[in-house]
Amino acid sequence: MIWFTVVLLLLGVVNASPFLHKHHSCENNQTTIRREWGQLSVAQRINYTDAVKCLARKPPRLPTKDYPGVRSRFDDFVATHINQTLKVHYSGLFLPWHRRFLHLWETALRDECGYTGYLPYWNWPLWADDLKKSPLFDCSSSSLSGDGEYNPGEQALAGGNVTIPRGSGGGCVPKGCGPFADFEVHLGPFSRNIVSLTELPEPKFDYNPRCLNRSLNHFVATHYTNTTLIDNLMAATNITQFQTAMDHWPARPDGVFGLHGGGHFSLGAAMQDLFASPQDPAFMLHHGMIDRLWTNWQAQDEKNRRYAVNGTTTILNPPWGQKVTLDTVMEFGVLDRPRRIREVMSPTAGGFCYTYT
Ligand SMILES: [Cu+2]
Repeated sequence: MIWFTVVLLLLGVVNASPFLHKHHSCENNQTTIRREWGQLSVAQRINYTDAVKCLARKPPRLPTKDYPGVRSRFDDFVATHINQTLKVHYSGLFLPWHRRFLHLWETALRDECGYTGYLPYWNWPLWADDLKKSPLFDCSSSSLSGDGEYNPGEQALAGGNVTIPRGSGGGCVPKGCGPFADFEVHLGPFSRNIVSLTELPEPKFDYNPRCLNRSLNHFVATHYTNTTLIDNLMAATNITQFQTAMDHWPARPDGVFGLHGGGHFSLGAAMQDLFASPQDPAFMLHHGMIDRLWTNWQAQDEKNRRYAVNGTTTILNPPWGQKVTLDTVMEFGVLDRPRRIREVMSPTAGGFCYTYT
């Protein structure tokens, strides 16, 4: 009888304790808010780009002996992405792996480089009509720099049955164009053709210093990152449909990008590099938008979507690929310990505590 009473008391304590309840929902932290770039003040935007440039000046954790192209903390993120590319794109790992990757990036900016805000995102359709005039790419001191210099050699892109017109730049981001005008990238470039689904292609981790290349592409931005496509994505009734609308392979037979590819191909060569694209400082904001849409979609149907996964652990989900489950382990190299997919399925659990505007 005494034990029975003790158990009842304990249950009562647990149920009545706001501390414990909060602990389970967001691990006792206050929910942080990730905002659109245009919603940040000028000072907050500069605080962000200053922190990014700070990471690019800090020494790497990866050994330069094995990773000659890794020259900074910033490059640790690029190389980790390169290492995982053949597992975490066009696969069942795409959404969960990049969610954790963004969190690690946000944490590094805050803990190592004095950033006081949270990960900003790039709401594509807000600016698609004129990327060059957007607060993201207008070359102002509070932007992520802007278009590259006009390069007459840039070609149109052939994708399936459509030809995608070339962008308006194609060269280096010029002097005077925002905080990344003199930014040097070190890794890649990788070919767009995937020759092996399992073996990392050349140039692997070679050191190849060069400028940040951009080519803003109005055609891609308006055709492949518009509200119609987002509405279609959000109307998906299961994770497979959602993945297809978000992330199908760039050159589908009808020539349509997924929204993920749309954002990448709106910005030019650096962002079109499947392996080394985190070298463009816009990468994390683009993926912030992807994570935001997944977050919102998951929240619309907790029961069926919160833990919904589909696909394999290999790029393009080949028939022999290993099916993902919530227990599938994802790797983050020097950035983090391995994580199970289950740990990252909610933005308010597993060490996450964020929401999007
Ligand atoms: Cu990626």
